[in-house]
Amino acid sequence: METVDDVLNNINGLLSTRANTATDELNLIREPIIGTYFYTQFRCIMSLIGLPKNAHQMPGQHEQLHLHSSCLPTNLHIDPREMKRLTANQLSCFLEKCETLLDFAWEYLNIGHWKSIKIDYRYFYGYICVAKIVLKLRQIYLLNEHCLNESETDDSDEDAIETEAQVKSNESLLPKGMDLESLQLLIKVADLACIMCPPIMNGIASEMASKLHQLIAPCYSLKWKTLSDDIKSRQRVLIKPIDSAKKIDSIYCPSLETFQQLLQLEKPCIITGAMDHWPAYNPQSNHHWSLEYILSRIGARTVAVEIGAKYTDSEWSQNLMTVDSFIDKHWVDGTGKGYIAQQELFQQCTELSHDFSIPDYCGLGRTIETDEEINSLGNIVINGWFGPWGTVSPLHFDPYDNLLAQVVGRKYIRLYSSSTEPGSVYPFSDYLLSNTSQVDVESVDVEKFPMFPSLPYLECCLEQGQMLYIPKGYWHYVKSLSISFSINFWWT
Ligand SMILES: O=C(O)CCC(=O)C(=O)O
Repeated sequence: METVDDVLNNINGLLSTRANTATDELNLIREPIIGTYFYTQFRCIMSLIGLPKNAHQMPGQHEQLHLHSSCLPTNLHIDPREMKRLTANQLSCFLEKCETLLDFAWEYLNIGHWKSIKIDYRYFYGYICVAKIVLKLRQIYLLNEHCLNESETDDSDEDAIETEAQVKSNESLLPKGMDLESLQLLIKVADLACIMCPPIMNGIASEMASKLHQLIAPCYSLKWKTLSDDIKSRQRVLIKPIDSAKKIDSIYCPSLETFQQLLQLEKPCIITGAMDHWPAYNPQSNHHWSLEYILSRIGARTVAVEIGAKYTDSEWSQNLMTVDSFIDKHWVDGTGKGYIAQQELFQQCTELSHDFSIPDYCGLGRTIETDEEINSLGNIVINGWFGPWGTVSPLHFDPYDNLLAQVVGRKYIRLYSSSTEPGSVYPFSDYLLSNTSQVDVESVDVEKFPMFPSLPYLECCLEQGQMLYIPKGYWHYVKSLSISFSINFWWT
């Protein structure tokens, strides 16, 4: 089993190999925006964790910093190599500094519209999160070492040397000295860095979260074995059976040439057999996306969850919560009112992205006449959609071609052509919702929306293992009929 030292070395290894990538990012954080007082403390803490590597990136005065804090040694000279020499108490003082800096940044991250927030605060926040994790692990390591030393001098009463943390943790499952609560907290810190900040140092925060999560995975698999079979197997029935005249055609693993024709014709189609090789879908694989597997990978990860029956409802909101509390709070009563929807989940939880691959079809443009029209795989947006039975994505369209892959569970999907007269779909007038219809597809208010019922449409039940090609601009309504995990690939 990994020790705290192993984890710390691992993370320090990541930090030192990526230190060069920090240089430009740290330069984006401008002293006049942050203010000299907090900026100085920030550079001091960066220096403590060995960032940045190039001396010229940090003005000398900051390296020789004297931190003005009653709890710090007054003449503490910060040197990147110093961290190993700090005592647990000194680390506590630096951790307190981190808290203050995080609070300071948090205020700015939560004022006004997200797009208007200065990038300085976002990077500032992300780097402090990284530092906090490293310092905290070092502190845990020191406390642990201290306990071990004490036990060597006095082994008469083993119980007495147990720290509170050791008592709380399940020692057979976690590294010595670590408890579940501290690990969950550190994972949350890394996730907040992922959510609030661009992916600093090539996504180091996400890698830190996933390394820390590996340590608690055994606790999570155990916890979720108890999720009742009733909940796992609950299904929604279709309001009415699929009309065979409106059923979307299926095709088994079309060639690229055949798919190109579908693109050109803008013809929706269900593709079968194209994800049989994905570990996420293959029940024989140990990366198969069972609920236990997902929870052991990302149960303690903090993600954005949509709360409300659908995003067009007035009481709809978004909350940050861990995946396991999302299930605890929003699945057990089976209302389908929580949804991890349209999340760039795989950028944050990169370990899941190894369980599937981007379909080659997304490499095709609508024509193959010029090089510019052939899409490069770099332009693909991948979103995760994870939720219980009954989640609804109201009728809307997106400006991308889309392959919606159903990895777990099933969904009812209805499509209206992109050539549908927009007025007869009754989009919202608000600019932000102008791609979304006001109509409740499964219970149309005919008086308010008289033209809607006569519109032609296509429909299907997208089953596990199938992908649906939704042409750009097609209106689509999606409702989950069971616990469901889908991935969509958008490309232009
Ligand atoms: O699966 C869903 O709930 C919605 C998917 C969607 O809107 C999309 O793939 O564009």
